[in-house]
Amino acid sequence: MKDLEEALKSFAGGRVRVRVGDITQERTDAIVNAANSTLLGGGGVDGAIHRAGGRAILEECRELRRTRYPNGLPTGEAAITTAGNLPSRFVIHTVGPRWGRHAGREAELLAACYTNSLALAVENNLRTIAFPAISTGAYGYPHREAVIVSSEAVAKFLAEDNFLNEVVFVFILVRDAQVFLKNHKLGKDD
Ligand code: AR6
Repeated sequence: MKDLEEALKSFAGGRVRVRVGDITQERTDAIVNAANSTLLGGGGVDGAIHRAGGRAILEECRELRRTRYPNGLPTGEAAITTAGNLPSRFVIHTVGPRWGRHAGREAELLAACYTNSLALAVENNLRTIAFPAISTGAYGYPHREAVIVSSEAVAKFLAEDNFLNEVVFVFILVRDAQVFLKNHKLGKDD
């Protein structure tokens, strides 16, 4: 179990953790969904969240489309719903960039997903939040590059924020957690 022990290490003064598992099982105040701009579901994390969370999430997403986002949620932005039957309280939906489709702005847009999700959590008085590896599945973002961008964005946010208690990076595969542990830009706890 050395891999798992390794993956449970904490960083950034204990405010950032790494876990291996299914993000739908996280008990953080919010979990982040790697959604698409329709907000109406899909595969990967999105499919797992809607399956486990039930219809309440989809209905709130439809309402968001009717009201705030008639043309869909833009890449890099974030929107919040409750979490239906999930153990977390809220789902923050964000749309990652598709690798190679944003004329060199992929890193900026991926960083915006993390920063805007964290800001939305704080705005809603949420202190703990779990992220999947946004864009690294169907959207094709290379894992190592995504780790650098996501960890830098979280480190920068936390350096200026005193409200959030815990940010969890959740990986479904041990291999991906190892890539994170090797490449992240967070300060390590001693
Ligand atoms: N828990 C944690 N991580 C997971 C889980 C899970 N249950 N399932 C997959 N992953 P993806 P994207 C990992 O494709 O690349 C959807 O169809 C997975 O191994 O979920 O942002 C949406 O509707 C990968 O590393 O998200 C969009 O259309 C990472 O989560 C599109 O896919 C992200 O993979 C979004 O693509």
